[in-house]
Amino acid sequence: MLAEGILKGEIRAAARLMRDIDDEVPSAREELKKLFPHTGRAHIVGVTGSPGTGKSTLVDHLIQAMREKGLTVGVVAVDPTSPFSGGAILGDRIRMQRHSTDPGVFIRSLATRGYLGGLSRSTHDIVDVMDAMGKDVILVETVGVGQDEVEVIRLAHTNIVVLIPGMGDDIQAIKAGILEVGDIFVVNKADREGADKTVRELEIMLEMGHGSEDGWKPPVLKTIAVHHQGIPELLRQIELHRDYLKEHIWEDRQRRRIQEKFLETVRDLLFEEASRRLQKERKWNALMEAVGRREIDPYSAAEQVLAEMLRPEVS
Ligand SMILES: Nc1nc2c(ncn2[C@@H]2O[C@H](COP(=O)(O)OP(=O)(O)O)[C@@H](O)[C@H]2O)c(=O)[nH]1
Ligand SMILES: [Mg+2]
Repeated sequence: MLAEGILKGEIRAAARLMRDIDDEVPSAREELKKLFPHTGRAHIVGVTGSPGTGKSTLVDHLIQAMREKGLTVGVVAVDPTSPFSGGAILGDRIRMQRHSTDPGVFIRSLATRGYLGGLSRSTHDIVDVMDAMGKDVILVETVGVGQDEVEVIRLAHTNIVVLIPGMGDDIQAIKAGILEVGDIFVVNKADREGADKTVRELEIMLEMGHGSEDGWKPPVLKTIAVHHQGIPELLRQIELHRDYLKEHIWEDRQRRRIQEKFLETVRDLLFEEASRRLQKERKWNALMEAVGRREIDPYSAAEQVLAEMLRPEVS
């Protein structure tokens, strides 16, 4: 039911399905099945960087620039629930508020639930919903720190890595993984001292071979997001990168995304079934406890789960 509404452009149906995805309601998968044939069109753009670098402000101004070009935009703001970012989602809402009455823009904030893999899975699904809604571009804002966030980054076609001036030592500390996935680098807050130096340092690091492996040479841009400065050039580079991908590896990336989704879903379904089976037979908690007490090693315990699953089910 929800899928039909979403395909007709009903905002409330989309919001409802996203809530179901977040809450892991099983029927959400049925809706995603129906939406699947309508996905694969949107340009997915990741915006990654440490808290406070200005990602939400950049996203807000990118929305403006994209709307001026007639593009429709979806935004997923992923915010790991941590004591340090508790207020960030509210802040994001306020920062992007001016777009909330624009029917061409759909913004959704996501908090992590603290379980492994849950974040990347629900982000992926929510991006698919926006894709099926027909959004031309989907911006995914995320803090690039944990494994989960790196997974989120992998789902984008184009990744923007946001830094600020004076991060000298931090630049060295940036995980190589982030440098490798960056397609466009932005030194935001260029109104602050040291922006040119940071740009140069980044360019040197990128030349040393940390750049992406697909032949694209990642540009390093300066922006002052709060003043919309550098935003048109950023949008131009986003479009250049999309065109580059389309010419070279777009199909590859699309294929990889769907294959990863498939593998992830296989893992999910097997896990769901295993825990359901063993819980029903009251073996799940016992096994968890035994592993916790080191009475059994986790490998053998996992093999026991598999053995249980291969046995005919006791009804
Ligand atoms: N000076 C200056 N401040 C900025 C700039 N861009 C964003 N900010 C400010 O930096 C703070 C953090 O911005 P926010 O977009 O929430 O960062 P996020 O945590 O990366 O999403 C806010 O107070 C913004 O107003 C900029 O270009 N220059
Ligand atoms: Mg933010």
